[in-house]
Amino acid sequence: MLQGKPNRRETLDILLKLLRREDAGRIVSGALLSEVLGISRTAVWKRVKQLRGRGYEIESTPSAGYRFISAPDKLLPEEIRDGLKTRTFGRVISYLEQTDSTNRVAGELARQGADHGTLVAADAQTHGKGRLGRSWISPPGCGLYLSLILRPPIHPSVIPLITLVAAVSLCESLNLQTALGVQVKWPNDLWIAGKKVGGILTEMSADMDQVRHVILGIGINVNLSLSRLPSDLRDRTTSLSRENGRPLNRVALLRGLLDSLEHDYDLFCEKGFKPFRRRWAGASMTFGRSVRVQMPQGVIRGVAHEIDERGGLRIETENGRMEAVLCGDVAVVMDDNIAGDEKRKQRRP
Ligand code: BT5
Repeated sequence: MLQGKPNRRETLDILLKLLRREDAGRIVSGALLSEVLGISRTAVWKRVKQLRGRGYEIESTPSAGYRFISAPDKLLPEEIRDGLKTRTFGRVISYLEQTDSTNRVAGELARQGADHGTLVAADAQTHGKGRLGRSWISPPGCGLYLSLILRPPIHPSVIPLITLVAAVSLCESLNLQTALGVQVKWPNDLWIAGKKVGGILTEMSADMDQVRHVILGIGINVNLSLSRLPSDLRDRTTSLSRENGRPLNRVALLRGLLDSLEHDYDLFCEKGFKPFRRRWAGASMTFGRSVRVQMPQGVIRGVAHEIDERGGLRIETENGRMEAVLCGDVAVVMDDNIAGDEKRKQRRP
């Protein structure tokens, strides 16, 4: 028997744990479940039906008990929590089958007082947001569309650095988990082999001196097939499964990402951006390469060098001057030989 009566959510979590804990294929008796959970056998049966309704495959054998077969490929809170190591990130989860934008929902929850670390996850978005009014295409069943509510004890002026911290943290965690050679592109992109696989959108609510909350929005193409994207995006986009050659488990991936993000967020709050500058150098796809940066006030061309302590991208321009760009979209410029080869290829019949 458990100490104290668990609530509905806890009962489901414990039931799942008990069913899964046994060696694969073992049957757990209804009597044992009823005793451990402190509920009747009919109530156990009702909870099992509830789990099946959420997509779990659980076999029942009259008079013997229940056998766990498989979990659904969904970002269900009880799946995410099972084995999650974080202290605050993802400890409260709001899961939506479909929504317009997890960032919008998280903003709403934050205004209502949701805790630091609350995670909003969706299986699909109808109006996923990118930066500057752009959109994030978010088909169902194949991506990670997440927003974390943060309440950082830092000045509003340094909040943009959270995007850079998250980018390098996600990149390193993805590489640890998949070895796919993910790279970061300043300021908010994740790329593999020259194609975009994920992006970050950080939004803030603050007054002059104090941050009320930050929404860290993350979109990653996990098991996305390119045919689900508009045709103009297909040749510059990829997904983890496409690079990996087989599908990946989204929930396991997410647990690893939350772990890494929490660790690096804490490090950032304690030590600032300094520890991340070297890590950016190791993960960046643009350092040492010729780039073209589209900024609100115009275009700048040069060689990208490093990230400065404010998070700006330092560029050595064609006339040898060093400039730090604080906001813009970076494109790697092909060097003349490659560009020439490409042109010649295109001219061939
Ligand atoms: C981003 O913006 O890359 C930030 C994307 C953040 C999306 C997440 S999903 C969860 C959370 N809730 C939200 O509503 N948003 C966040 P940006 O750098 O502006 O890039 C946007 C551009 O990426 C678009 O204009 C397209 O060109 C391209 N794009 C759109 N969908 C894509 C996809 N699924 N994969 C790769 N590229 C995509």
